[in-house]
Amino acid sequence: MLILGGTTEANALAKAIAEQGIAAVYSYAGRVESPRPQPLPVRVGGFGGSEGLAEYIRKYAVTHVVDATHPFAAQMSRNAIEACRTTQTPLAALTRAAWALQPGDTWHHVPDIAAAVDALSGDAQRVFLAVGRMHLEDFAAQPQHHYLLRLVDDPESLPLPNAEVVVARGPFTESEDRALMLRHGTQLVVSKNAGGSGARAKLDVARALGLPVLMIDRPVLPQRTELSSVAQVLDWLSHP
Ligand code: 3Y8
Ligand code: NAP
Repeated sequence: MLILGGTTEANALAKAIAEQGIAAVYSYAGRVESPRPQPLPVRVGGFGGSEGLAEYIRKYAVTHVVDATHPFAAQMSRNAIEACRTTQTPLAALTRAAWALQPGDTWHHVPDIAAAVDALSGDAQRVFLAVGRMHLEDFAAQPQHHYLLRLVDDPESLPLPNAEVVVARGPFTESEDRALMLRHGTQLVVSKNAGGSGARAKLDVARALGLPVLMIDRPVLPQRTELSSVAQVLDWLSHP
């Protein structure tokens, strides 16, 4: 079994799979310096596109692939669909529901990162840009804001002139996000609609403080089997 990992749900799945004694490998892209250790053998790095993943599946006689990557890891998910189609390998995605608006929330939805950048035109604000490192350059188009950046690893350089960096990996709690946002004087939160529990604290704090959120909707993915719990994955595995 191959688990495409990198999320809280993938970690819970890895634990259950290890306990069941199922032969499996946990795969990271290699985005951060020291990814969380797993109770399964780990491989790190890209496969080399969908062809590379198909070769991997054939080489290691993978019988099942679970795509437990983040909803914004769209390329990996598209490659998994393609590779499992060409190798006729059962594929299931372990997904988590998108966050939904709650009473008291002030969200401004944008479809993608580029639209989020456009939405930031206008006078300087104190912005909690909680979208990670990989798309920071895009936001250099809006240098006027005072950014709070939360990154997993300390960056060598930053494309933004007025930015304060907090190096931290989630899951995050409401009390620490509240302290962080009050200290920064956050006026606007920019967030991906990741879903799950690891990154939602900042939204709960924004609601409590009456702050607006610029919510980046998820990329649309091709059709695939989608499961929403570890139990469902174990059941799917036992019913070929
Ligand atoms: C490398 C593997 C766990 C799983 C931890 C989840 C929760 C905490 C919240 C904020 C938002 C963000 C970011 C975030 C969260 C979990 C989960 C999640 C968001 C690790 C991890 C890897 C990554 C990659 C990293 C990205 C970045 C995104 C930071 C491990 C810690 C912003 C996404 O510096 C970089 O290159 C970071 C890159 C992709 C998005 C980006 O565009 O920069 N995740 N995050 C995985 C790999 O190599 O394959 O080390 O544990 C995993 C987790 N990050 O329970 O321990 O499940 O979502 N990750 C977002 O959701 O917006 C932080 O700060 O409020
Ligand atoms: P992506 O843009 O969809 O993928 C880009 C390329 O990275 C893929 O084509 C693949 O390379 C490689 N890759 C991605 N995930 C991989 C994995 N689990 N194992 C092996 N290779 C992988 O992915 P991303 O958004 O950069 O996310 C990378 C990792 O961070 C994933 O594990 C994801 O779950 C985790 N993560 C991402 C986010 C986010 O906001 N994007 C948030 C939390 C965690 P090849 O084409 O060479 O195979």
